[in-house]
Amino acid sequence: MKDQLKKISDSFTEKLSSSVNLEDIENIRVAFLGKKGELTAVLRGMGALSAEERPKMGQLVNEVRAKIEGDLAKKAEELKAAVREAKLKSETLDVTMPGKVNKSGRFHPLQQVITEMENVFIGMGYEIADGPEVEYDYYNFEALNIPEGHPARDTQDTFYITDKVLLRTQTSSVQIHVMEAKKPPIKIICPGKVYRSDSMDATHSPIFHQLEGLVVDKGVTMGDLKGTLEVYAKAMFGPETKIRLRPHHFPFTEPSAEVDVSCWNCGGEGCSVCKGEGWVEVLGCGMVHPDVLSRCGIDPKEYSGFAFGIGIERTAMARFGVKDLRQFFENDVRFLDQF
Ligand code: 2NM
Repeated sequence: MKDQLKKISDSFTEKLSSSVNLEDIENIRVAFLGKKGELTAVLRGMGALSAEERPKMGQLVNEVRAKIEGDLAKKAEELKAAVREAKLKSETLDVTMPGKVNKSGRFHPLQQVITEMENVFIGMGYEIADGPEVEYDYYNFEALNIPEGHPARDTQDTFYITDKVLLRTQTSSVQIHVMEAKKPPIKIICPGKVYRSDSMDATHSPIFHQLEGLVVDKGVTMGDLKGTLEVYAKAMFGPETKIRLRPHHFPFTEPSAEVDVSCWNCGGEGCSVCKGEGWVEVLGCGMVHPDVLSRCGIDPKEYSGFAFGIGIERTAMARFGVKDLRQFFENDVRFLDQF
């Protein structure tokens, strides 16, 4: 029986040394200490021993059992530690690794320019007015002193839906709606899309954006217009910016002017941005024609007004140094990401 115990002990030691996980350990425990285990079988066989031998063998069996239990616990502990170690290793966090940058969206450069312009005029007390892009010819042309037969009305220039309905070619149509609906004082800007039947090239697009302004009140003068445009120009192109008005013709204003700003790139010396002129044209403006006012139910003897129109794409091209307007409409993120 002693030999048997020795064999069991040796066999246990061998099996334990080749165990690699906790499942192996449990299987070994069952194989030796379980109900049908090898050591349990020895214990069962003890009934056959003499009264003398029994306590001795009992002690021996207990020693072997204690050793087996101790070794099992030790090995289990070792394996658990190894598992923990491997887990820690596989989960190490290298805090020096570069982080993953979340790409966030941004406003389109044209919208950035629109928002910037809006803020300049909101700062001067203007309200933002909206109106339809599909418009009656009356609001787009007739009300603005552009009668039938005027070249601007030609289908070469304008997208018609029907004889009387078209895609607005300027946001002035919104200002007519506002003047019809509201008594002065009126102080609004109208940013938005406008449409002209042009083919796409570096400086033309059948769809582009404008921001038009309108002020109507008692005693509004050309001086107010010039002061307003000066504030706008300094805010958009820098505090040193100067403006100059050149006489021009628009059907809806009298007098009318085109407005240049001193070149933001060279300060007026002459460079490639201003093509050596020192000045860059940025908008058109004028005093609202009395016929336009009276057609909207505003008495031109009582009220006067000024208006101006700014091209958004042109301004954005100037501000960002973009050479080709088409890039604003291609939605290539490599382009858009730069702004
Ligand atoms: C421009 C230039 C000059 C303009 C005129 C009006 C209205 F409705 F009051 F008659 N709105 N916008 C105007 C005047 C627009 O764009 C270059």
